[in-house]
Amino acid sequence: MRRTWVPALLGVLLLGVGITGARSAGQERVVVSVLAERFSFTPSEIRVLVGVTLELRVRSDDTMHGFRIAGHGVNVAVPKRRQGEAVVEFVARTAGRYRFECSRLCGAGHQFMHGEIVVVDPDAND
Ligand SMILES: [Cu+2]
Repeated sequence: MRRTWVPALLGVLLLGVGITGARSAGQERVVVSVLAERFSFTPSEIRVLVGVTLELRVRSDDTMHGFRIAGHGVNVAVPKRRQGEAVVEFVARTAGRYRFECSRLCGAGHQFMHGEIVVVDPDAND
């Protein structure tokens, strides 16, 4: 078992807490830890309710990566392992799916390194 599963699990736990905490009000802040490594983000799907301000704390388990949310003015460098984290804020104004991806060429599988923020409107019919 590689040691990377512990932070991955933490991320999932934080995500669960975030969803629960977001139900009550509009200006809720949800903090999610994201682990970047060749060639994935964990968690790769982040669900929040509409109206939430999402704070992503992205850190790497290996080399430098990037974190970009195309079309939303977000593109930051993720420092290499143990060199800190990148903090990204994303306000979930509209329900939908927002792709994020690695923006720094990090090896042969770089193009597969992406995920989604899913913004859910609990009042929508569909
Ligand atoms: Cu990359």
